[in-house]
Amino acid sequence: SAEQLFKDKNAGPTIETVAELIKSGKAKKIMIMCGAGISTAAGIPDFRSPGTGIYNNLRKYNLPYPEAIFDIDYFKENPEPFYALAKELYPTKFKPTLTHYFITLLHRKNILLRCFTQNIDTLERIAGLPDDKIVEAHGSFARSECLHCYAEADPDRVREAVFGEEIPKCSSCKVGLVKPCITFFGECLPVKFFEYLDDFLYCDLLIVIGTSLQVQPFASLVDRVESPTIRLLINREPIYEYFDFEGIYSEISRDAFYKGDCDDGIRKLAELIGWQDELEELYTIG
Ligand code: CNA
Repeated sequence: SAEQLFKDKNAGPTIETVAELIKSGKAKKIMIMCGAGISTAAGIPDFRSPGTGIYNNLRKYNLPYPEAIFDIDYFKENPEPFYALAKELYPTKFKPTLTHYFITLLHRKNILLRCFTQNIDTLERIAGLPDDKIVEAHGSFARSECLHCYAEADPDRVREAVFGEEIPKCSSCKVGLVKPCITFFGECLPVKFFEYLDDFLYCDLLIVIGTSLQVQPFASLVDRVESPTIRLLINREPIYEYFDFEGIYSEISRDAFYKGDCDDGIRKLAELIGWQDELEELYTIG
């Protein structure tokens, strides 16, 4: 039917198309953008999932609004809620997911250009991705600094303070509050974020995984990838603000969507490429 024809004409790429690009060797400079959704399977809650997300479970902290827990001005006056929550997010007991190991596998195959992550849990590193391949756009718990004199704080002391339920103070100036170098609302992004922005212009495939793309300027990075470079979203929900899966705004869509859990989408992608055994082995050996 004409309707079907129209649909086919506009039909965009699929996860199969993306697998073929990788399998055939055409995708050699792959960009990954990821968020909290790739770590929920490791037991770390995300922000916005209904019911389980952190923003749903902040009542006990009596915040003026949910984002206040990550707001720099609020933190300076009231660091307690953040430090209470930090225990839940602190990367000590978490194992990377299949999705994290897939990103590492792309690197080992020499076809990962860069992984831009919003996550602060450092699971990309734990899964073996080297520093020069990761841009932790919102920082991480790896370093902490005094907000007063900017002296770097001893990570072991910060960890002890987090789990010992105290608010760490600076051991240099003795007055400043210590804060992990994760980017709060109202703070600048790390320099590295800006250094690697051009990667998006040179990549030949973008895979966006486990993020609601609600935080700027990270979210808009997807728009830096020029058409017709294919963009695949693997997520529980589609994101229509940035993607055109149905070819409504462009003659032919260049956007593919896998709706479901990250690890399921990644497992499917790996199977289609023929990497399933290699990926499972990497994941198991860890
Ligand atoms: P978000 O806004 O909570 O969105 C998460 C997205 O992932 C949603 O669209 C979910 O539907 C989806 N999702 C959740 N679990 C899965 C799953 N297993 N499979 C597929 N999709 C899933 O989180 P964003 O990352 O988009 O927001 C950016 C914030 C979250 C950043 O500033 C992070 O620092 C911050 N954050 C990080 C962590 C972490 O490091 N693990 C945890 C919580 C929040």
